[in-house]
Amino acid sequence: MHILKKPTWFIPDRDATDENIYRSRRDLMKLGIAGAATLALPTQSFSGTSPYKPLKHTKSDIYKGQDLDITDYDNASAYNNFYEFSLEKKDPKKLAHTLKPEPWTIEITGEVQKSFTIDINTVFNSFPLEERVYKFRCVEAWSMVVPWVGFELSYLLKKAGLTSKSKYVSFVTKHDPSMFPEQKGSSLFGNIPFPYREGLRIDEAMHPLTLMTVGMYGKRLPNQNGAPLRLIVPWKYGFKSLKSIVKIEVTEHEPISTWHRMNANEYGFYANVNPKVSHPRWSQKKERVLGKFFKEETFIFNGYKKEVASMYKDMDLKKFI
Ligand SMILES: Nc1nc2c(c(=O)[nH]1)N[C@H]1C(S)=C(S)[C@@H](COP(=O)(O)O)O[C@H]1N2
Ligand SMILES: [Mo]
Repeated sequence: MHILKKPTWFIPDRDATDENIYRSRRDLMKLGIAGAATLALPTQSFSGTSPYKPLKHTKSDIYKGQDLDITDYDNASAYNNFYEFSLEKKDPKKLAHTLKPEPWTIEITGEVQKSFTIDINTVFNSFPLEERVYKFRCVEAWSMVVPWVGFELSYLLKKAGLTSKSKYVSFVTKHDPSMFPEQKGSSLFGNIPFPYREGLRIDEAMHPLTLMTVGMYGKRLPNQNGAPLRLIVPWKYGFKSLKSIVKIEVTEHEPISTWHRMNANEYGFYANVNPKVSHPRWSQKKERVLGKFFKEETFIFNGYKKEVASMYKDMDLKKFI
């Protein structure tokens, strides 16, 4: 295999400071989210139009207590990290048409009472889909606020049944070089150990904020955002939120996490958003919300401290990064 001097997952520093992408060319929708928790989101009025099929969701559970401006659809679907396509954030939108989100099945297996495989259409039709607005923050100091449509991962895990050995959950992206060009392994990033894998501890996986999403802005996920099914863990850096998942494996031991394996001193297993712990190449104190010009302060656990801090109360967050 071709070994490059610069590690292949290398994120150029300019991506942490790229100003152009953040200049909004249109007025941002100002949705009064706080206090409107019971109103259905008027998805058709989001700025930018998703061409994807609408999803029937049974309830809109806009996350309470947040005062966040929703990111323009065109920004959220045009500035993506999806290394199976490219290292450049503007490329997945252009290249992701090779991903075929149907037919698609997801296998739930490992340390569970009963393994099973589920078809994506069963997921679309039989899980109680909700629309929830979560802030999503990348380790490279950019963020976006997206109305994700999905269901709690805990539904799937409970369906499989946990055992005393169910300590972690490992997620695997589909491996199919005909859909994902960078998986061919002959290219510049040929030494990322595809398929991409990520993991969570079981309490994190069972947490109600952890969503399996099938859509955003009321429609199915665009390919570049991880169709047909991806994880969203809003209090962690974006790389934990694996896209285009085909396998969910419950394990007894801490599973492999692709970024952690590629560079243990830059990315830890936990990857909780923490402004006090800088990335070796940039600060994590501030972030730039896509579509906005000024940087904003980053909050511990991405603002979800009240909900998640108790899971880490006995851990040194500077050690377990
Ligand atoms: N399969 C897969 N999942 C992935 C990635 C990837 O390269 N491949 N990138 C991760 C990273 S680094 C980020 S920041 C988010 C980006 O999600 P978005 O494009 O929807 O903003 O997806 C995560 N999930
Ligand atoms: Mo990321």
